[in-house]
Amino acid sequence: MVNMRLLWLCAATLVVLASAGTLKDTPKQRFDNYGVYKLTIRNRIQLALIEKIGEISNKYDIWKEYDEHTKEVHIMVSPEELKHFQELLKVNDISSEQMIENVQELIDGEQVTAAADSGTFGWTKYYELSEIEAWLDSVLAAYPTVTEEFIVGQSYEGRTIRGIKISHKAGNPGIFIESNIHAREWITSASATWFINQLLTSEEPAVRNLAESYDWHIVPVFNVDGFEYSHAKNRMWRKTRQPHATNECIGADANRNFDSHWLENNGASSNPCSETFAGDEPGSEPEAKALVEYLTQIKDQFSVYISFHSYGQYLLSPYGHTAAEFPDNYADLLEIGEAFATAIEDLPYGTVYRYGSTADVLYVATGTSVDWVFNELDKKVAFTIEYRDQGRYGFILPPVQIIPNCEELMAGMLALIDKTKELGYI
Ligand code: 0X9
Ligand code: ZN
Repeated sequence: MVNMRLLWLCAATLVVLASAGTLKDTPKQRFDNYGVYKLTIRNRIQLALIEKIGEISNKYDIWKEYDEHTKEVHIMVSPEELKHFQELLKVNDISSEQMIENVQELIDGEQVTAAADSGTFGWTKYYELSEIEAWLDSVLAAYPTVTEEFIVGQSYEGRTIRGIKISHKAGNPGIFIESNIHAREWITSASATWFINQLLTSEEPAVRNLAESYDWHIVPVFNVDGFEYSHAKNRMWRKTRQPHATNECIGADANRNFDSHWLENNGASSNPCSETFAGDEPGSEPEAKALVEYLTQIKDQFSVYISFHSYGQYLLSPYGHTAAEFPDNYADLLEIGEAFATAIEDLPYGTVYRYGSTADVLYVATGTSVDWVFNELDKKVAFTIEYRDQGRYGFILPPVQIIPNCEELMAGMLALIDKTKELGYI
């Protein structure tokens, strides 16, 4: 009897231990009455203040960093903090406009179509990692002669970072697509899976040509831990999930963790609580380290690199680390950018994309994957796509916009690859 009780106790302890630290033991973060504000910044002091509150407090979350051209910052504020926030704006003479009244309402709306879902994988709702992976498996099984799985490596929490290669013949120029390095940017993996599906199933001649004349290496969800966490616990999660040795804030911005001008020029933060924390050193995040190793290993197999992000509607090229200098082939990159943006604007949606270097058009960002590939692997056609929208919904782009966004991607990509070819890069 005593033994039985002891056994029970041990078993119960084991269960508790096993569940400690898993995704099941903390409630899902809610965003009731969290607002998102567009601030117009007119001087350095105002900017420093906003950047500071974005870093020190968990009551704020910067959705879009300061952009030199629009002078805007987008920031999410918790309802408890709102009064204080408004006083802060008033005292510092910062003008603001509310863009989103209640973030939770958008999050709830994002799920509505899930209930009405047909059950088969499509592009009218957002999926969790396990569903995307199951779909990937089904695609690999359905197209065994032209597809092949590849593995980038393992995440901090031990998940496998998977990719799919689509190749119709030997000797094709390669194009590498990395997507969802930022967890909350769900439209990026939805677009990546849609794009994979088009390459495999579309009968349109231009898309067939795109599919069959290039080797596609596509990672639909790169930041697997963060993505899983954004579904299970916190819709607004951006970073990786590796705890910090001395700070309670978790994760680093994987897109600041690469060894190219790492942590220079204020293009990233050394504060572990910042959304743009660069990590303790380049490659401190296992995901970024694995990508560096994998890309180095296959560097002769691709010539174009594209990273999918949201939001803002931009096609961004290097450099990210400075706006005072531009790459030698910047004129070509601008020409490609113009082709991309024009093709998208010509669609009936009339969506406007801006293009140019990250540091010039958006803001200084250092240690990004695109800049690392451009500078260190010498791939001279490397871009970041920032998808819809411009802040009406931000990261919580309604599912009805997935397909229109993807149609824009295809139009833009066809033009981008055409121009890249015309300019002799592929
Ligand atoms: O800040 C970022 O990492 C990207 N914007 S986001 O709002 N999705 O976080 C832009 C990075 C673009 N720059 C380069 N890749 N060089
Ligand atoms: Zn991003």
